[in-house]
Amino acid sequence: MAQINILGVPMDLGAGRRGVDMGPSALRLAKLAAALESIGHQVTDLGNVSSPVQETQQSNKQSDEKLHFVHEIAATCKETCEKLKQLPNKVLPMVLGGDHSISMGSVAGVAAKGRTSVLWIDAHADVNTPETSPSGNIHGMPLAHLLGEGDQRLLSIWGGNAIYPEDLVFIGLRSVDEGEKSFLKRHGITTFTMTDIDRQGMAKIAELAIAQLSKQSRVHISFDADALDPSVAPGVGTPVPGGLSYREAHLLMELLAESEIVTSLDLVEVNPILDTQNKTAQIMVEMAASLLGKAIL
Ligand SMILES: [Mn+2]
Repeated sequence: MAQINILGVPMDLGAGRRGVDMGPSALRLAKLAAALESIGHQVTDLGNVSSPVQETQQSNKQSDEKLHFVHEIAATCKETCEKLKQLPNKVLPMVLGGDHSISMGSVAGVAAKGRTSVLWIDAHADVNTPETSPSGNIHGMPLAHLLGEGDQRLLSIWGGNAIYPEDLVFIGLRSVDEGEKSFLKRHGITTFTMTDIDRQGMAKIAELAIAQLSKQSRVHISFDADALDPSVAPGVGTPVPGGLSYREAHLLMELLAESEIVTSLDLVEVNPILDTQNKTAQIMVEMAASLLGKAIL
């Protein structure tokens, strides 16, 4: 049984649409802590990292056309990173977004304690740089920065590489920009797209992913709710058809639980504004419980 610390990062400055700042509340209202306690974990909620309200920062949005709100996002990620660095090693941190740019803070924080593999469960690759990004929205750029490429104001949060290309695995990809395709090829990153899952089945894909991730003793899971099919998880900012089914996602979580390799977790991009009766947050809570050991029998 694990000691789990929950940290909310209610930030939507990295996204093109508003609403994911309410993600931490939605996940808490969906009884995240109770779900984890019911399977025997000890849960402490550390509350939220402070994040600026978008309406108070509008004049800063265009201060950098290629990186909207870069100063505010850097400050919020820095605070997230510092909070996680201070946690005792035996604690399993669970970070609630927020848009996916918050993972620069969470991944840098856990990786500061030792080399860490990362499983990025997402419809998108999030490896744009300020140069390749079509939108200037930083939630499409966290992984490029964590791998050491991009803007100095973000890279300086941790300095250099937070993670290494051979330690990164994607599952669920189905919408990848041209610049991102060449980034993934250039770095030789392991990608399991929806096509791979269709062809080989989730059990096989999970087995391959776990084999690669477990080369490091620390494994971080970054779960973007938009990896799930929009029919399962409608409350996401950037829905893409053809995503993970309810059972495919659960099977992945169950196999990760069985492997006992997971040491930290993000749940990001839940958007209650676009949701129906908090369905998406509830499903993300089920995913987290499954990942942390809730079994059918
Ligand atoms: Mn993402």
